[in-house]
Amino acid sequence: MGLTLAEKIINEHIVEGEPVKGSEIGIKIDQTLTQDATGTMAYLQFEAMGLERVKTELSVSYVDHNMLQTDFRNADDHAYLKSVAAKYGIYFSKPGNGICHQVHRERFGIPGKTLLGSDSHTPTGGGLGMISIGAGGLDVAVAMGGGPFFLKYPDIIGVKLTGELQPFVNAKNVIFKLLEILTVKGGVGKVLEYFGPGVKALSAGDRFAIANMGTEVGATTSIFPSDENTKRFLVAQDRGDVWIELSADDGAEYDEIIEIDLSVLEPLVAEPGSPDNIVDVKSLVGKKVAQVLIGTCTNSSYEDMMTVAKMLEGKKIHPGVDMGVAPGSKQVFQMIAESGGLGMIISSGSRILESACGFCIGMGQAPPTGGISLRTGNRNFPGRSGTQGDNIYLVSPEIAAASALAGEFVDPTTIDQVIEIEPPTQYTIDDSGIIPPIEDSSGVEILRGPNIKEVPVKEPLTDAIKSEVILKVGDNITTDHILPAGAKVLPLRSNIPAIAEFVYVNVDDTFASRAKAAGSGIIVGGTNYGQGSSREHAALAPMYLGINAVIVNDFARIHRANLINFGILPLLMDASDNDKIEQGDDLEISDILATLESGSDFTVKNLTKGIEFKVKSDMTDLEKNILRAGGKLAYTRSQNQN
Ligand code: MIC
Ligand code: SF4
Repeated sequence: MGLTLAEKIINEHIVEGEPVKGSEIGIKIDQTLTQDATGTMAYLQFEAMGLERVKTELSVSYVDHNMLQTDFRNADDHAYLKSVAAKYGIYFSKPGNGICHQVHRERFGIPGKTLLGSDSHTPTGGGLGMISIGAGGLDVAVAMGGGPFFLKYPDIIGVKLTGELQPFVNAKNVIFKLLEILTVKGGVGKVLEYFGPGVKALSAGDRFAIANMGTEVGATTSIFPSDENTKRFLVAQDRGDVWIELSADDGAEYDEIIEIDLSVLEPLVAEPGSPDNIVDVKSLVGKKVAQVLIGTCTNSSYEDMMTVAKMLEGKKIHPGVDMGVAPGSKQVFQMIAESGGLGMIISSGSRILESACGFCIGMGQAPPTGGISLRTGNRNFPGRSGTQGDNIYLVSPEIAAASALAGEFVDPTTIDQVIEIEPPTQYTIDDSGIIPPIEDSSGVEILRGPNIKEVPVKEPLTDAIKSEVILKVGDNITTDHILPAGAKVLPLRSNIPAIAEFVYVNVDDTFASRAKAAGSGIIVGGTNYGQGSSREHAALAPMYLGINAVIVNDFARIHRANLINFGILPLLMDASDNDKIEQGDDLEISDILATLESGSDFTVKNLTKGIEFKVKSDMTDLEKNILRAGGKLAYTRSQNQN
């Protein structure tokens, strides 16, 4: 039986466990990436491990999420990250150099390698034939220290592509189609592997957009073969030497196959609230638009920007539209300047934004009350834009540009224009925004501003929990619900006591005070709990507030791992038991240590209602050890001492 490409790379990297579906494996991590919003915690944790230098082949620290520097806090974070990079042998990508996933694929990604990143869209690297996975900062810190990354051996969904995309139908529509089929939870625990004759027709840039949004279906990662198009991209980045050809074996067996004919794909849109609210753009044509924002790690490549520029060339955006364009990296910015695209965008009346995450994570450009905002990003969770009750539609750059001109939704395939932007044969290479590691870092002092506080560590697991249900929520809760980002909260990413005040603030602003007053607590939720971002703060800050268990129907992968990493028990209840717990109930779980050890079900006693029921934990041996120690930091320290 032939192997899929994902299986081949995973198998080559296994250092613990066996390549058996569903069993726990540890894989060697070749490269890591962090970004500033998760990076400070990751590096504080790396420092706590007491190592002298990173042990990976390559580690990069990007600054792209919070660039506002409204006071000393953010500037201090940047200074801390820069000094840590110098101290521990890490590349530092300066603010302004671009969004981590865009820059990483341009300058560092290598086919066949593994990449672990403290950002959920790290799978973008799958566009280059990498196994690239998003994780919490602590997992990335461990990987930087040379430790394996643990995961369950995933099922591989083969996505067979045939045909060719029609003009003005962006590659993003492939993943929109998959979101329609799989929803935001259909990919949990799985890898999406693209194959078939249609792959050839997709440029490296197309593949990045698709792999990027595999995160939105909950997939562990996405991967494309490394072929002639991959080579062309790497050669054009002056990195042809790292190219190798990679594909699945003939006769590779996928656990499931989904077939998509690229030639019949129509431009799709994700309506407000969730990336899987997919509709055909045709159903929206004529609807008024207030804001159009183009950029983010999904759609901010040179090709995307030039397509937009050509669509805007010689025209003016509609007076009713506020438009902004954020090129994904300094390289993209420079190249659209050199080729005249930037001038076309400026003259159309659009604002030019920094090469950063910016509006995607609510750092500016919040839309007006009731106004429809079209964005080329990957997430439209409620309120993420900074405006409560927002109306964010996720679209392709083509829909965005056409609609900006008209002031209303337009189906770009109806436009009478031919635009063909070929991927460049030579990108402009200028790595001055990247500070490489130095050999002798003995004289480097780590700069720690006053807002940078130590990482709190939990006590070892106790044998009984008796706590109140502080909050009961429904299905598909995102980490943006649990701990929002945005201009007010992001400056606190290095300060857990301060950021803890914002836990669930937009869902119930009494959460933090009630949890603190109770001294301990439990959260109850539904299905796909914790989807979205990799931010470990969504586990760390609740832990700081005394949350010791989360009981839900099922979890999103990264958030579950983060809960365990910070010593919070992730428990699974049957949906039929959901009505056995209400907010405010007092629950008791006893015999925790013995139950964890035996792997049997825990008994939850609802003391308020006088009933009891069973919950599962579904924990691997390693996860049990981490929980017993009170979290991964304590566990890793104890391992290093042995
Ligand atoms: C996001 O898109 O939500 C983020 C911001 O990039 C996060 C990371 C974070 O919360 O810092 C992610 O996707 O992991
Ligand atoms: Fe940045 Fe948005 Fe991409 Fe997250 S999804 S890395 S916030 S651009």
